[in-house]
Amino acid sequence: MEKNEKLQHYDAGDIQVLEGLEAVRKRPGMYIGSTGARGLHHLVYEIVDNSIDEALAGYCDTIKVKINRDNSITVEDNGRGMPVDTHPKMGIPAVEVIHTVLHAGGKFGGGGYKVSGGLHGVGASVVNALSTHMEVEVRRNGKVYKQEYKYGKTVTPLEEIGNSRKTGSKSTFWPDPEIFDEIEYDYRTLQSRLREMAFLNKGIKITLTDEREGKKKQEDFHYEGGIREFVAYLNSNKDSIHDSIIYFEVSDKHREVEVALQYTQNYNENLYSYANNINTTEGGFHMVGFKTAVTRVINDYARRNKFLKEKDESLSGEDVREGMTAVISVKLEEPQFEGQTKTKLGNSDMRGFVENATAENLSIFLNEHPKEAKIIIEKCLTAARARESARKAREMTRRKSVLDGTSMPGKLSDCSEKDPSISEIFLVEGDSAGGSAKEGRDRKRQAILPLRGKILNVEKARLDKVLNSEEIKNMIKAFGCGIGKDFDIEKLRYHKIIIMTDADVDGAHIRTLLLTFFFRYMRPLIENGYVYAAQPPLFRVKKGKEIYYTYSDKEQEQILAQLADKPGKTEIQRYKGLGEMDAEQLWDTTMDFNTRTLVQITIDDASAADEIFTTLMGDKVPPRKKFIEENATYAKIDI
Ligand code: 0RA
Repeated sequence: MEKNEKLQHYDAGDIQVLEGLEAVRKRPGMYIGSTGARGLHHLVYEIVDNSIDEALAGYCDTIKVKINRDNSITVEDNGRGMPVDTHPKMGIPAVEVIHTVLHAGGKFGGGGYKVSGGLHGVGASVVNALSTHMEVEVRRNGKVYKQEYKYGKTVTPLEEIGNSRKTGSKSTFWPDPEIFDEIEYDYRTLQSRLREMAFLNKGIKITLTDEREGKKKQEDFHYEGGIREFVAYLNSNKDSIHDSIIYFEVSDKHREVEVALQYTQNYNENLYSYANNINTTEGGFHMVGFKTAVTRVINDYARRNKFLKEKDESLSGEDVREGMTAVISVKLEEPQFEGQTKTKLGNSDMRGFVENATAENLSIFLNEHPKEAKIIIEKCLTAARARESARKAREMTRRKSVLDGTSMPGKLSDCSEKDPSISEIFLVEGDSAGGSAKEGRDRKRQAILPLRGKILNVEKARLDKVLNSEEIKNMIKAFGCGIGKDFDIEKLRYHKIIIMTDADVDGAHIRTLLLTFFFRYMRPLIENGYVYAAQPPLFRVKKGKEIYYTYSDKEQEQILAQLADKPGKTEIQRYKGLGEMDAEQLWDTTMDFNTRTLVQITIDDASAADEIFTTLMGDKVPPRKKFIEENATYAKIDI
């Protein structure tokens, strides 16, 4: 892509004006998605995106991100420095236009073009509008310029504050507490996105520094191998079946595609696609092109080299992707993002483009690496055989109407309500707690499914074995929406699936096993926000006639302190498990619609979730041990 050339003659004149910034403060959600933690972190990505664009244009190689002591953020790059000359139409410096006018961005001016995703250069003004205060420093033309804003409005004219032989841009912003629920940056969230950015844009150095008291930390993300190193990273806790990572990159004047892939011994596929650095979780035409090419090329190769006989059936898409970890990253001029979460690439030309690039390069790889090709094809053949036996097992069970949703499992105490949107199912650890839950529940809207002990670890089993597990069959039947590629969210019988396990390590383990199963085989349940964890109390405190339930050690301390001055004896019961509560207590503390707390399970970052599940549930012991040590609050893992 010849971006350098295009951008050289690109300056203040190309910036157009579209809308006022009051709109952003009025409806922040429209611009940054939410005003919760996600929106707060999004502000950082918007500013970083602008520096990434400058890097992709070829003018910058280092981006520094700092979380300051007061939770303000500073982003600094060594690019050309934002333009400071007067905007011909607006009569103010271009840097001021960038910060105070919505839709001031190259994308809308014609001429130049950007490949970063996000808001296409409108970012800085949106961030400014949602900040109590913002400062920008530009090094350019041998000088240092500075400007300040409040709530998106200019408070000081652009000033020359010194000289510098360097060039670059530095912005600091203080998110507005009136807009955001809470202003506390999470290091790991920024770390994960910045690391991903560094993988996706090879060669760019990104540093993340935490300056906050007691949290001081600094990390560099810099990958000359780009997405090749991304795949190596994703597979670091998995056993690969061939050493080299397959990689290629193809570009023409208007677009580029980069692919890296490697097979592992795992059973699930692990594909990540990106368009202009945005994780296209809903897929799209680039993904379709990639998958089509892989299936075709592997089948051709297998047949030509007599791994498959003429009469044999071909390998399915699932067979050729079993155990595959791949990153597909495309960059294009006018990306169209579609789908429910605007993460599906809608540019149809990308299908053929990615398909051709993949077919050609994957064939070359297989032909040039016969040893690795053999290992890969044999893995695909094993997958095909296993899938065939799974199909038979499924057919058997289906004939017995196990999976078709018409018969309900014997252990299920169903609710009478038929409308899924107001029905819930509790997955309860153990038969005794299941009994109390069954007795205490609201029969109309709450179904109970007791689970006996540990459920199968699906991370270590293929579909046929998964389908033979009693507890899993019961869940599939009760939910009514099938599994894997047959999964149909429309058929789901409950819009709240509530995991109710003991508040101990075993309970946390069972919860993780269930989440692993949902993540691998019923992911839309999590994506649609239908999965929750119940929060049973840890203690019951009784003083006189008053009874309190507490849900954390901190809360327990507070209640005890509160009760200290009151007369009478304090009785404390620590609940070791749900089984210790009777039906009424379980209802009062954990199941009552009006007073309970449910924690919704969300996945922000599928690659982080995959890492957690492979680490916790996979075969390699040292990484698991390390993970558990580093995350001592085992019960609190969010995916
Ligand atoms: C020259 C021209 C334009 C942008 C930049 C430099 C530039 C912008 C940013 C934002 C962060 N760091 C930067 N470094 C350089 C064109 C105007 C535009 O594309 O918006």
